[in-house]
Amino acid sequence: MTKRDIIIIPDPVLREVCEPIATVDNEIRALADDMLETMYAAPGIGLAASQIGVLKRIFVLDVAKEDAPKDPMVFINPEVVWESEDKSVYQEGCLSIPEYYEDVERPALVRVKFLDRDGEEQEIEAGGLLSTCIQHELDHLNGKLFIDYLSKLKRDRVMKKFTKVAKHSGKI
Ligand code: GNR
Ligand code: NI
Repeated sequence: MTKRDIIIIPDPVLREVCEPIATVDNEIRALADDMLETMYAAPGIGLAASQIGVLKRIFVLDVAKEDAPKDPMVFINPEVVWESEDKSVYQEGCLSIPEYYEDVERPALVRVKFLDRDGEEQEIEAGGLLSTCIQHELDHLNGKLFIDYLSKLKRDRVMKKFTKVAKHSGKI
């Protein structure tokens, strides 16, 4: 397993739409393991492939409580097949936008169809933090970030701050 570097805004890679995975093979399982290692090291509770510069439709999650055993989850080619009318608000953060947190409103419940690490089709209904995280990660696969749900003023302010940081560190 290898820990990879996490890409930070304003890197345009984060705005790319990821491609479906044709076959769940050992290479994809190795990618999932690298993503889990990277997520745990950060530490974070989710990570999408585009955050490490891989434009494939896969994300990993672990929303287990800190005192509970690890519960790594892998979602390949995920699709929301149903979402509730009911909304819920959660304060979100993102490893690609370090140390910035804001409330985001999303459907409270979602049903998601995906392939697991064995390539088996699964369907789950999620609520609470799991629902929020699944929607946050699925957005990444479509080039969308949680700051896109905020006012233009807030989003521009965040983008400007991170653009300045990237310039200072020679990344732009
Ligand atoms: O670690 C993370 N925490 C988090 C908190 C609230 C809502 C979503 C998240 S996902 C984030 C990791 C990340 O950036 N995944 O893309
Ligand atoms: Ni994120």
